[in-house]
Amino acid sequence: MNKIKNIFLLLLLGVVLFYACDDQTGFQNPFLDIDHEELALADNDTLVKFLKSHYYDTSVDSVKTLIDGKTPLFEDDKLETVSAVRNEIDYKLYVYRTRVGDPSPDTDKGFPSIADSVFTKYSGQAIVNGSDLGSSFDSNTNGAWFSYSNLVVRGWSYGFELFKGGYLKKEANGDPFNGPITYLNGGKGVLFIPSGLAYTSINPNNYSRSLVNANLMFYVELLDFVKDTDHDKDGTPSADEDANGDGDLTNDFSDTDRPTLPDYLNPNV
Ligand SMILES: [Ca+2]
Ligand SMILES: [Ca+2]
Ligand SMILES: [Ca+2]
Repeated sequence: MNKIKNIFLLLLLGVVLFYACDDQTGFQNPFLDIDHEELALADNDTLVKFLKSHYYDTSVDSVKTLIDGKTPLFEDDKLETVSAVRNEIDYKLYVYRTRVGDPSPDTDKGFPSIADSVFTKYSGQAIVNGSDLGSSFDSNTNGAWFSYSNLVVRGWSYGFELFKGGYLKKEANGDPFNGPITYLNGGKGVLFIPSGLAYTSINPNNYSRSLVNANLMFYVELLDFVKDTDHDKDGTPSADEDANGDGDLTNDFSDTDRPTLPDYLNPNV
């Protein structure tokens, strides 16, 4: 009986200690005290430094450490800067386009909106120690669909706006439903994403991941997208359900009866 009592007391002590650490000291969550505005500035410095010390090697379709005679990514005409506001913090995302995208005229849907579902190939690496690349942590060489509503790396939606999708290759006999599906000439390039638009610890669900608050680089190829994606099927494209016009669809709540459901997922508003 005493043994059971001791075990109970030990368990109780454990619970008390757990809550003490979690609440007051930040011991349980190493990301608790981060100033995300400062981090955004530091991340941009890191990304700029990286872009100045690397170039795009077209012979192997890869980002490489800068060598003599090559143009750093930062000075390369193919590099675009995209501004984005998220959680009231200003971010910069860098997009290197090896190919904007060249669909055939009859299949050209233009560029996707920030909210359009995308079908893409990708391979992601973290930028570590300010200037090195980690090994690929996630990739898909066949293509996968992503929706704005379940996107984890938020920077993607800002980056894909700069690429056109490809077109479905018709098979030799002219039957598009016969044989393997191939997309041709989709936009292709590299996204350089600050941590605040990736696995940011602002989002508490991210805090146990190994890539939390890391700047990321993604090779992408946009195969296709759903023009005017309408998540709640209320007739208004999701991209137009941005009541406060800040380019973030997760912070617009017009329905006072359902104040936690963003407009783009709420068919009533
Ligand atoms: Ca809608
Ligand atoms: Ca908004
Ligand atoms: Ca709606």
